[in-house]
Amino acid sequence: MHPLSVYPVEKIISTFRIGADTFSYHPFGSGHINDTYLVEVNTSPSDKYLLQRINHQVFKDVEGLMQNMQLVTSHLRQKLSHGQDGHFTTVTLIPTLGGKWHHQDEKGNYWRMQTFIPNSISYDTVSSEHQAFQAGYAFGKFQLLLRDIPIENLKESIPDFHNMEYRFRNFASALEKDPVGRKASVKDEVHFALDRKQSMLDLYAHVKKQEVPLRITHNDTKFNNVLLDQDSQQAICVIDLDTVMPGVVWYDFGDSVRTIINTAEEDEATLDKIEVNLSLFDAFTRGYLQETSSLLTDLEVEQMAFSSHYMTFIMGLRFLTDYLEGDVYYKTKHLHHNLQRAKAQFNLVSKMEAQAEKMKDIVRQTHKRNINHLLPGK
Ligand code: ADP
Ligand code: GN1
Ligand code: MG
Repeated sequence: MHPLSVYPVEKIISTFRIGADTFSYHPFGSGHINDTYLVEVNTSPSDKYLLQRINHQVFKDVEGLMQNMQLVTSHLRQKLSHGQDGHFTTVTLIPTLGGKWHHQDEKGNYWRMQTFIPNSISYDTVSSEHQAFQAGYAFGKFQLLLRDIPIENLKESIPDFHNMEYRFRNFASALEKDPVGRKASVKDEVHFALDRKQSMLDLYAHVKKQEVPLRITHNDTKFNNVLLDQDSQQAICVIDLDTVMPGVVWYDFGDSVRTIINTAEEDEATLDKIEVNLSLFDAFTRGYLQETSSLLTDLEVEQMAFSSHYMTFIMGLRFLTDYLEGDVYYKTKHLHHNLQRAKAQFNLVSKMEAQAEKMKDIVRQTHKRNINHLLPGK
């Protein structure tokens, strides 16, 4: 847990060029890593900003991360100003008075400021096919718009982020050390993880052997990282750009599906509420592939549905590892929160396994329709 009150927030806000002396602020959002504050200018209520402390225990190269963010947002802004994407927009970073993209306070904490997108809203869970389609559209469009940035221009803000071999190594080490004596209480979850180890490593092997292209991916494509317009509920922006870096499309598609086809919370304690809603999967897939089908290789499409299992599984494994390590990485709200999250994610994996063929079929059919549509003469 990060005690929010320990920071001199007012002083930190004043170091950014927001052009106002009087403002109010309060903690905002439900992220597990950074601390976010909504800043409202007292003299102009529609003037809002978002201040964030970047967790530098997690993001070791904050300068690199901010360079990525600046590169990606300026590229998006330039492309969107020439395109026909109408309502779609990007976040805008606010520099410090000294002209930097972040401020480092006396205690060594890193801060950044961005404009708050007006009339926008984000949700932790999906409540309609329309929302699922919009999220697919947003992450697909994001992929499409970034396709022409050379990947070597981006830093790896967290090395090995979705590398399954690395995640299993950390898991094995936590099990072996068992620093807080929790191993004996998670036998079922450990079995669940080990039973699936090989199939998960098999997918990662395609990445390792470079059989799928490295692209610029978002890598944290939860539903709440898409802003929707409050009135039309259309997707208007992809946010939370800390983890934008070289990756494969499976990471983005799979992590989105994890939060979008399940109408229960990520940490749902009543496992019966967790579900694979195939209509939401179909809607999300249509939105995502509408934007990306023209880019994708056969292997990317073939394993797209399984990437949902992979990303849901890797989150479960990371929550379980953090539980074994004594809750050192994610913010938690209660003693067994990480275990509850791991159980919910693993339960979702089992439910995906029961629907695997149908999910594959939806991806195959949707892609086929898009490709036929793209063929000359159609
Ligand atoms: P975290 O890493 O903690 O998830 P986010 O960057 O996703 O941080 O921000 C937390 C929440 O703040 C988001 O879920 C969203 O509701 C809101 N938010 C973030 N950026 C913006 C923005 N530019 N405009 C409006 N709301 C935003
Ligand atoms: C973290 O900060 P937040 O909540 O957007 C995590 C993601 C996980 C997610 C699970 C840097 O994201 O990888 O998918 O929690 N981010 C990092 O909800 O580890
Ligand atoms: Mg977020």
